[in-house]
Amino acid sequence: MSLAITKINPAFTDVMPQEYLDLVADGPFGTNKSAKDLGLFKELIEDHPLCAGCNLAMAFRTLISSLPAPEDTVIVGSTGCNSLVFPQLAIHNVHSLFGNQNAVATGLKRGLKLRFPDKNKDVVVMAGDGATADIGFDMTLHSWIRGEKITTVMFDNELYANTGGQESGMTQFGTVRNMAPTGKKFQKIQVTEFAKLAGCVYVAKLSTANTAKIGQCLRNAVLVAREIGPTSIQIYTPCSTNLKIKPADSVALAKKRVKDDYAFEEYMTAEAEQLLVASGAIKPKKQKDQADKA
Ligand SMILES: Cc1ncc(C[n+]2csc(CCOP(=O)(O)OP(=O)(O)O)c2C)c(N)n1
Ligand code: SF4
Repeated sequence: MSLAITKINPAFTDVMPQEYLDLVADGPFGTNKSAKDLGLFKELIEDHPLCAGCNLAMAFRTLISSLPAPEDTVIVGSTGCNSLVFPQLAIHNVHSLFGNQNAVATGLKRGLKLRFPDKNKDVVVMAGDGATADIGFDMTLHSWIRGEKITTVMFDNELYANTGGQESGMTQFGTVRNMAPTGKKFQKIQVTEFAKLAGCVYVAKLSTANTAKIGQCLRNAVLVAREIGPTSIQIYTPCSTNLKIKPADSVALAKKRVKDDYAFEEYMTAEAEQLLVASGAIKPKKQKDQADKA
């Protein structure tokens, strides 16, 4: 959790893998790089074992490259397809027991605050919809209700991908899945509404088709969590394998859902907005409306 740990002892330079040397020479640590700079720096994740066309992988790449301070960030994951990425990630991360991710993140954040009272240490949860909105929903909600200063990112592929396609609370009403043959019997859980009610001060909902916005939302969420309180992002990440669609069609699906029922939504409290405007992360609302019209 310090830039110093990325430095190589000169005596070992000749035996370090090229990947590591590249990371030290051209990585994003301490540089304020973001998703818009992709291709111009050595990324913190390059190889991963996820399926071709997995939208989770696409979201992951943008999110990781948009962390405001990767050298001072810990990612907390949970069991699921996304957790397969973690061994490939050149950043501090914790794999928590399925569903416990927001409880683990809470302890971690509090411990880091005690250990480093004068530094910003960002804790970001990244987990699937089964982990976030079903089995871990009590941990998720209670961390929000307690006002923990962490960011929760939910990869919403609307099913349990890693175990073969069971329905989750986030599956749409009536939908049939590989291991849910009779169709979903209740509505998709409105997690963003729960997040607002439970005290999240910044809440965003978007699809992988909103590529440019994913990185911006993550930066907003992390900056606000640092100073004010819990923040939450829900990203639609269709799973080509369980939907049995071609990899390229999963991107088309992510775009279609933006039009149908997964339009970009962003909510923030007045305090969160003030902080983001003051830090230059967003424009003041009036100015933004004019820029959107132009
Ligand atoms: C305590 C515990 N319960 C259940 C499981 C089995 N399990 C592993 S992955 C998974 C589903 C994950 O679904 P989700 O969180 O939606 O992530 P995805 O795989 O879709 O990315 C389940 C139920 C487990 N590993 N540990
Ligand atoms: S099963 Fe689905 S969510 Fe899991 S890696 Fe493959 S495409 Fe991604």
